[in-house]
Amino acid sequence: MQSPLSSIPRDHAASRLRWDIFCAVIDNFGDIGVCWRLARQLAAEHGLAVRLWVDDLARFVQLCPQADPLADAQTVGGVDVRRWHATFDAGVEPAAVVIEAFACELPASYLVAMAGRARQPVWINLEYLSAEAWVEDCHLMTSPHPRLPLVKHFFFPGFTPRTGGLLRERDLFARRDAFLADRRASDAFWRASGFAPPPPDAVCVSLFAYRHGDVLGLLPAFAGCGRPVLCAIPDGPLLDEAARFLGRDTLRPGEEAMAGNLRVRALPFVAQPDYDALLWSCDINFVRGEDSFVRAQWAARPLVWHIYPQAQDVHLGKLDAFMTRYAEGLDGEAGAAIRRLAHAWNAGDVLDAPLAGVLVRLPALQAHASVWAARLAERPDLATRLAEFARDQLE
Ligand code: TRH
Repeated sequence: MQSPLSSIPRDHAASRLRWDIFCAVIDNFGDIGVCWRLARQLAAEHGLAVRLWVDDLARFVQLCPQADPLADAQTVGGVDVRRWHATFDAGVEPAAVVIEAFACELPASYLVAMAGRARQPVWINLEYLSAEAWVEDCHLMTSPHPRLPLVKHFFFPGFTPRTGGLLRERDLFARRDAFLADRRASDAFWRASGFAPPPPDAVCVSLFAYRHGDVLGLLPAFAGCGRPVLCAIPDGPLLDEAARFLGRDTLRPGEEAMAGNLRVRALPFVAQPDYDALLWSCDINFVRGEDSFVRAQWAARPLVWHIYPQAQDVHLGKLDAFMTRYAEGLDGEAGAAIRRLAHAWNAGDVLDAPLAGVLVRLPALQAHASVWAARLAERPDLATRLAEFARDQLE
């Protein structure tokens, strides 16, 4: 298929249009998770020369183990990855398109260099994902720099046509469906994680949540739900809570333990591309933040979102906005059940009844998860929209 950039004048295409993405890691993995995924896709699918500036290479390496945490410059996954030093090199030539991820504030010298370019770079602030309605009105709003002849464009990911869309690789569904069509693929995933394939009658659940997640409420709810449950927990702070629940000192990746009809498995934290296999291998996925949240939707499996907590419980409004969109077309009882569990999980409420309500409606929730993913995928993905927007700005 012809790249959307084919209409850009020859010299640009020949020298592969250069994009810079700046990522400052606030906490957790989402900032770099989103930027790394976007960078790879812009390079692989849109033929762009992408340079990713990240200030915390150690965090990046957890998502990309083949990278070198000590290298100031390295090419990984077709992307030119640079360490973003506190003292930024003023000699860096700005790219034609500049993404400031999550309002991370570009280096002052780089801004001056952008203003000094013969042709002003396209400056884009990539915002956090939200399902709230106001996003549509803010998408593509601009803000002139107070002193320099530069204009910043606000680009909002989102769930509707009037937003910037969601990150989704071109071949994602084909890879997912091939994985789901072949039982050996998920068996191989479990074996690679150090385990035998799950018992066929077990409800498999993946649990990726913030440390304040009420694991000591959730695991007993699984253990008491009357069905065999396998709960897979990637390496992280939740493993300590799980060990406490299991009456153990520790629970390390590769280890598993039983509590009644609940089997808890500790998984290694895997490279970002491999995380999808966990989501595809489970019946329900507890996810968090932004990137895992979107991946769980593409996995076309029921999900429970542990939203990034904000002051004054602002995040609960964001949760509701998503649950309202997600419940469109879902049978009322099933919609109420998944919303109730999501709220109880985010509010730290008792989970037994909300969980039971979801488990009995799993078939309806599973069917809806496929419809939801297909509906979202009818719209162009975020990387394509960004590439098209930049092309239009540059023409
Ligand atoms: O880590 P997060 O909580 O990131 C958060 C959110 O993005 C939040 O919006 C933002 O405000 C905050 O950071 C600063 O959750 P998220 O977004 O799901 O990112 C996790 C990343 O980790 C995602 O790219 C998937 C990846 N991952 C792996 O690569 N391997 C693994 O084994 C697991 C469990 C996750």
